[in-house]
Amino acid sequence: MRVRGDLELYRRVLQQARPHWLKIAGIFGLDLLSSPLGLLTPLPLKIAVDSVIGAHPLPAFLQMLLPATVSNSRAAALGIAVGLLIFLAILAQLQSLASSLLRTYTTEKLLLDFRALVFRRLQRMSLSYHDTTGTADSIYRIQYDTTSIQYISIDGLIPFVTSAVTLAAMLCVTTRIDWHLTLVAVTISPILLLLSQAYRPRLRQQSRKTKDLEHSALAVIQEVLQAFRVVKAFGREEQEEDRYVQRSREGMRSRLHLALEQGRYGLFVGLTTALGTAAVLWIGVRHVTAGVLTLGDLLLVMAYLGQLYGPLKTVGQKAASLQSYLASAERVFSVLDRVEDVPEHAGASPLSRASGAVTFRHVCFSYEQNRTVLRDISFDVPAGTRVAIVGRTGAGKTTILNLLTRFYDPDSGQILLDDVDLRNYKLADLRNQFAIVLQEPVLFSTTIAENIAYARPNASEAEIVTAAKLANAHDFIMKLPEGYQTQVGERGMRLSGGERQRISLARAFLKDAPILVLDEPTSSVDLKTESVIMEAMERLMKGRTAFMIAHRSSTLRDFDLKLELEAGCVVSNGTSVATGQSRGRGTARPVLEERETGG
Ligand code: DGT
Ligand code: MG
Repeated sequence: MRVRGDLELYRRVLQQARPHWLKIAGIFGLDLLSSPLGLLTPLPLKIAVDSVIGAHPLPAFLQMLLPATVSNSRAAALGIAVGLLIFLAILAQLQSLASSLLRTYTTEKLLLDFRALVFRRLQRMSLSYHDTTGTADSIYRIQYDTTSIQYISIDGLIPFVTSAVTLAAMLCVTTRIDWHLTLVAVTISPILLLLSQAYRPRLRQQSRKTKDLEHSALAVIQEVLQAFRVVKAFGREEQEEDRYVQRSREGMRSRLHLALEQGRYGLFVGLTTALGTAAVLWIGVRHVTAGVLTLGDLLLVMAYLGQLYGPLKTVGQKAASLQSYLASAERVFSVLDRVEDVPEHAGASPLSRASGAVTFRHVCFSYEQNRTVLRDISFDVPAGTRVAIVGRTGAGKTTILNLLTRFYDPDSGQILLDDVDLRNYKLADLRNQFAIVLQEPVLFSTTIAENIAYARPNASEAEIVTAAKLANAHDFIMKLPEGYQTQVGERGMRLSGGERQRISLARAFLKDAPILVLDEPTSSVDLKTESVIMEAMERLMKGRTAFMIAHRSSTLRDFDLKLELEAGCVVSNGTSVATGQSRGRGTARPVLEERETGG
């Protein structure tokens, strides 16, 4: 992960928060109000000490506001002190209520928008990104890392600015009372600054490490819940729990370490401010005894100092947690900045319905470096052809389909649909040309009807039923007590494998795409179900280009073209049934010479 400067991260977070600037300015304004309120808070005490208990006159601005008879009476001065105290308290409460409401609304809205953005981006990432990063990491980034925006743009920044304003205001006021004290009070600021500079890199580093450990614990949960049947079947619950606890413990240790660092930093900040306060007290008392300063003024300055160091301390502590949020922001932006590896060209052309002619030209591909999966694959499939793809496990059959649907792009060579490179079509339009039925059908935890309509969300009920009938699924669906409204459970687990497969076939019928992609759709069902599914599949393939991977020869009749793969090479390509003339490993042979060359 690239380490970024704090400033760049701030800039990007603020850019993200820009649509909400009005609300943020509102929070800001409300928080700024706390500064004059803070300045007024110690005033009643000063009046009580100096003008009620002592014999000093009321502060000048009160004398101006009030008639002379009132300002000269002690009882009235006490009344003013008490009244002022209550009035200020109410004002402060109202201010904090308004501020907290607006703050909650704004932060939640900000977070929602940011999460949606990251989610959209992650959905656009290619399969190879998700294969390498893992689901837990993505979940962590969307759910947890995005929260950093709240803290950085609002909870971190605003106190920073408001305390700076408070600081300036207090400096003005205290300087007028006793500039010696001000000087002492501000000398500690550079020390605080140095402290924060020294601790920043350490805190960031530790935060980063903690996050990595935490999402690795999340990964265990996710893996176990996804493969729950396997875990149970092998009785591995305890070991999985150990694995989870082990990783969480590492995360916990790392958090503790972080807390220790933060605590140590807080301790230094606290010590420094305590030194400042002590110095002011020392000098202040001597000034009071010398008669330069009234007792009330000293109390006022001491109260200001508490208010001044308060924000300074919070800013210091916030700077510590801020590092953790900056580490999060860094992780989020690294997703947002990632270059798409299956990009859509700016001038990509739309495609409404392809005729379905597919050509592979010298296609080479590898998922990882130095491990070639497909070598120099060339073949030509006219529109409406039925292609059977056969070959041993691991030969690269699924990979060919992954490239055809552009889940990945080839390392070299070209794949053409209707004589145009796949990369020149709009991605959504391209994917719309394929109906895909996989070996392990994927259903979502909703009703059967909605699962079928996944291919076309606005399909009518009649269309759904027709598709189910064509897929030989209607009969079994009607036997279920709730028919099409039956909930299939998570990943469709309440249905049998054959039933799930027929629903995914119905989906393919409903999609009515010109190209069919079938990856061993019948390998996990019995022969009887297979024949029911094959019958539906025959119907589905009519008038479309179809690619089907199959192992059983029973499913491989009636194909126009047979593509035999071995170790990533086409070894046979023709209309006859398996000739099996396998060549040596790695001998690439483009079987059909291209009719035209070039683009
Ligand atoms: P099958 O389904 O067992 O009959 O085998 P095929 O022919 O469908 O094999 P295929 O294309 O899934 O895999 C070809 C090779 O590529 C094999 O050595 C495993 C590797 N491979 C497949 N999928 C991935 C992937 O997502 N990531 C990586 N790194 N390698 C993969
Ligand atoms: Mg496969």
